[in-house]
Amino acid sequence: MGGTIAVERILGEGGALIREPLLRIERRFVVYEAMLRQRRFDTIMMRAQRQGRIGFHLGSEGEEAAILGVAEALADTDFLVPCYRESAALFHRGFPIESFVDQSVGNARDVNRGRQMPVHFSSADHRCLSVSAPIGTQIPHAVGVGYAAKMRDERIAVAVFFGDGATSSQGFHEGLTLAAALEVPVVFFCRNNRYAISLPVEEQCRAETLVDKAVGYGIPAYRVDGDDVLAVHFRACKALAEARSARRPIFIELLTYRRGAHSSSDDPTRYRSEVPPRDPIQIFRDHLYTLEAFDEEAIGRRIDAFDRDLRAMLRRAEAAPKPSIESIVEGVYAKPTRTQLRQLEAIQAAREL
Ligand SMILES: Cc1ncc(C[n+]2csc(CCOP(=O)(O)OP(=O)(O)O)c2C)c(N)n1
Repeated sequence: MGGTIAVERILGEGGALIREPLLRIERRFVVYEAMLRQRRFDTIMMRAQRQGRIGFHLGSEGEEAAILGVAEALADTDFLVPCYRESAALFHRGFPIESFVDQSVGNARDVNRGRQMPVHFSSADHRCLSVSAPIGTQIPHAVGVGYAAKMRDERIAVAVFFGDGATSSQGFHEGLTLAAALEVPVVFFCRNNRYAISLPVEEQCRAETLVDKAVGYGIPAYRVDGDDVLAVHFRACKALAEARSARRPIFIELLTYRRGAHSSSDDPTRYRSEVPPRDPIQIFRDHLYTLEAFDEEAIGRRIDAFDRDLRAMLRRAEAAPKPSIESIVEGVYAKPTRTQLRQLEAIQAAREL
């Protein structure tokens, strides 16, 4: 069934356009720079993890087109419900990278006060829900946000991200069932990066394609080349606009490839050896070369400056004070409970031993 749904593409051989994109030329340069910046960000943060400076990192190498193509299509009023690989989408909405670094280090400036694992970002100011690590659990959260928007008569859309593995989760079934029955304005972006950690998508289920699953729930579905940022942006714009106006769910499978390790805790050489497909950054660069206004050198200089800035952010984050012991009981309830206060006293006493 899903195999008959054609994979949408805009970028052809040598960067030629197969069809007219919706992304304006000036914005193509902005999105390309964001893709490069994210690649540099993940490289430096992964290295910082190897150096023992942060406990964990999880990047998006190879999936920058799938993530940023959607981020560029979002309106400020839309909600972003991430999986855990979409920090680039949050940065694209203006979230300061330094806050992410503070969270990864877990210092006193960290909005989570060192209580969460690195990479578990969120920002109410940017309408971005918290990363929800149990696989697929963010999907019903997104449907709830969409349902609330519908009840309030707000013309907004909700974009929820998840991987291929999440389509086998309970949250996926609950979320898609409810979204279809209640007709909520949620666009489901499935990053099919071919693996759920070490398990290839072919071994995860017997559906011919992942869009078959969406069709089964009665949700219109599209397949897009997730390494073609212009195609991702095009389909995301159309789907988000339809969700906002017609108030119904739409499913988009973004076909991509996880070029890096699943996370800093993973070694992919133990379970795969294939040659990766072409890098989405190179694919987009081929197209930008066809545009006269492309100033690759200026972009390169800004990326190098970003590299220096990020290293400085890491040093500042490490030098910042750690969260106080008292912060353990703060912000959990309006007032700390007696049990919390007893526990705090016990910790303070243990520190004085
Ligand atoms: C319920 C649950 N089971 C297992 C895990 C461990 N786990 C973390 S990521 C992951 C793979 C998810 O793969 P996928 O949904 O394809 O997303 P990707 O990491 O490829 O982006 C697993 C099994 C988890 N976080 N939650």
